This record gives sequence, structure tokens and C-alpha cells, in this order.
Amino acid sequence: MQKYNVAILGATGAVGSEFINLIEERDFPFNELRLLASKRSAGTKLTVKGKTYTVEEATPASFKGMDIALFAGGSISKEFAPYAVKAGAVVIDNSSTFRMDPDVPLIVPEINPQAILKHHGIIANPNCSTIIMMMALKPLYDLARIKRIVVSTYQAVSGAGKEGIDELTDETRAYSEGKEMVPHILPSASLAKHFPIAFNLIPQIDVFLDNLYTKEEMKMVNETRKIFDDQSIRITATTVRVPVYRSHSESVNVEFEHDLDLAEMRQALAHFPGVQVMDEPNEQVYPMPLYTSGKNDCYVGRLRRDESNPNTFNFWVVGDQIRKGAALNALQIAEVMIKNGWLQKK
Ligand code: 3JM
Repeated sequence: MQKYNVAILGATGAVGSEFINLIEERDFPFNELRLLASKRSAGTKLTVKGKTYTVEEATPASFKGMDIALFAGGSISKEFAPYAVKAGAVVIDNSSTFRMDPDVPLIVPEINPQAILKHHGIIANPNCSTIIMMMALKPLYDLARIKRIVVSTYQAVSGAGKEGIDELTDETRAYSEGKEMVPHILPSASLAKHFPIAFNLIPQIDVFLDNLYTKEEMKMVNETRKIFDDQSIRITATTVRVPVYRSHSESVNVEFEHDLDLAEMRQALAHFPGVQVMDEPNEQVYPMPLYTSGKNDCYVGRLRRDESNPNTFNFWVVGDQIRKGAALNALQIAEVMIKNGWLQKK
């Protein structure tokens, strides 16, 4: 089997660590592996498939000879993507930087793999909440097209990286010991104000925009239309940070062009790769983030008719946002390219 030279930018963060787990777990065919990070994390030693690698500081020269560059995300993407492209690597980028660029395909492999062919060196991985919602929507869209979506998210702290995880732990401990909680990351490190996430909910993810929505909310709106290649879909989102370590949950209300029956919807969901139906109200079976973490699939439950509006349904979808919402989806993009002979080896 052909093997590829792989660079991982942001190798020490939450998404970067998951890239490494998945490369091992899925036996990804790599030859050379270059682990890159900012200066702060350079020198860290990581073991991949029994071999120890030293994390290097990313520089413009880091991508020479690489076939694939997996970018874990963040502001570092914008700086290094041009160098990786120039070196002839295909960049699969997990940040929001390039997602809405018309020259950059925005891919969920189960949904729009053919769009990969339009790339010019960069392929974007959608936002975590977008991917998890889309996995449940695609099989339903194929049954009856979607007119309108109303979504509210319940997003885990690990979406804010390792610091988000530590913040929830530290605050939970402080609160239970009667000490003061001292937030400094959430809702976002760059903002003026921070609030505790332990025993709380924060209705702000990413910065506010002029239309009074957050950037995270508008990512869901714009990315959904781009991935479905359907600008007619009406969609509105509210994104909320919750005191959960891992796995995002979403409450989705969706109106179709015509009516559907629940059995048909359940069957379409159950047959869609990467989706599992977990929906037995009589047995109290429904997905919860505590139990979906570390899993690759997205889990759908609480499927029911919206009795207030025709052709409209509600469901609840939960998925590990570091896996399918980030690293797994990105790696699956590379795997689809390899399988179809779309990835050139140097
Ligand atoms: C998820 O450094 C940054 O600004 C990162 C912001 C960020 C993003 C983003 O906008 O790229 C944090 C967490 C995302 C995302 O997937 O959109």
C-alpha cells in the first residue's frame, strides 16, 4: 500500500492529540510523520506506533516533502497554509479561516465527497457543531429536502481546547471546596470578560457579530448551506457552552418540503454511515454526551413530530466533537482521497 508523508500542525492540542490517536487506531498509511506546533510546545516528545517523535516549531520550511498537512485549527492556520500549499501538500484545515472561501471545498465525506475534487491545495473541515448536525440531517434531506432548521447547541468545554477542560475541572473543585471560581478562558480567552462554566451555562461561543449572533452561530448557518450546496435552506442557531467535558449535543427542529413518517426517517438515519439511532423512549434510551465521548458515530434520539407545524420534526443529536466534529472528519477526508486516487504522492 502507498504511504504518505504527513505533517500535523498543532500536534499537542486537543484536536492534534486526537489526530495521533486516530492515525494509530485506523492504521493510516503514513511514511514520514512531522509533528509541528508553536514555539511554546516545541520539544514535547510524543509516541506514535511505538516510535518517539519530537514536536518541532512550525516554520515556513516545515512542509517540504509532505503529501498531507493536517491542521488542528486556530489562528496558526492562516499563517502556515500558504507555505504548505507551496510545498505541494494538501492542507486539511480545521479552522474557520478558509471555510467560506469559494475556492476551498468544505467537506463531510459521507455527504459531499465529490466536492473535494475542486480543491486548490486547501480543503476545509467544517465546524464541529455543523458536522454533528449535518450527519443527522443529510439522510433526512435526501428524503424530503429541508426548508428550515432551528438549532440550539449544548457544547462541551473541550471545544475550547485543553484549557477549557482544565477550567471546568478547576472550577468544579473550587466550588465544591467553598472557594472562589476564577475563570480566565471561557467563553473565549481573547474576550474582556470571563464567566465560570461549572454549574453554569454560557450563551456565547466565539465573538459577537453585527447581527447580534455569535460567529459560531453564523458558522452553522453558512457552512450548512455550503455543504448541502443549497442556499435556499433557512436556518437559525443558538450556541451554548455547557459544563460537559466532551461531546456536543444539539436540539434540532427541521421543516421539510413534504411530510415524512417516523419509521421511514428512523430507517434512513439508521442506514446512514456514521449515524446510529438511539431512540427508545419507553426504555429511556437516548444519546447523552457522557456516553458518546470517544466514539466515532453521531447518535440520534428523541425523534418526534413537531405538533405545532406541518412537515416538521424535532430530534436530539450527540457526537464527539473532537472525533467526528474535528480530527476524525479531517482524517476521513484524507482517507477518501487516498481511496479514490485523488492524493498525489511525492
Ligand atoms: C473552534 O484561534 C481561534 O480563533 C480559534 C477559534 C476556533 C474555531 C475557529 O473559528 O476556527 C475555536 C474552536 C473553531 C471552529 O471550528 O470554527
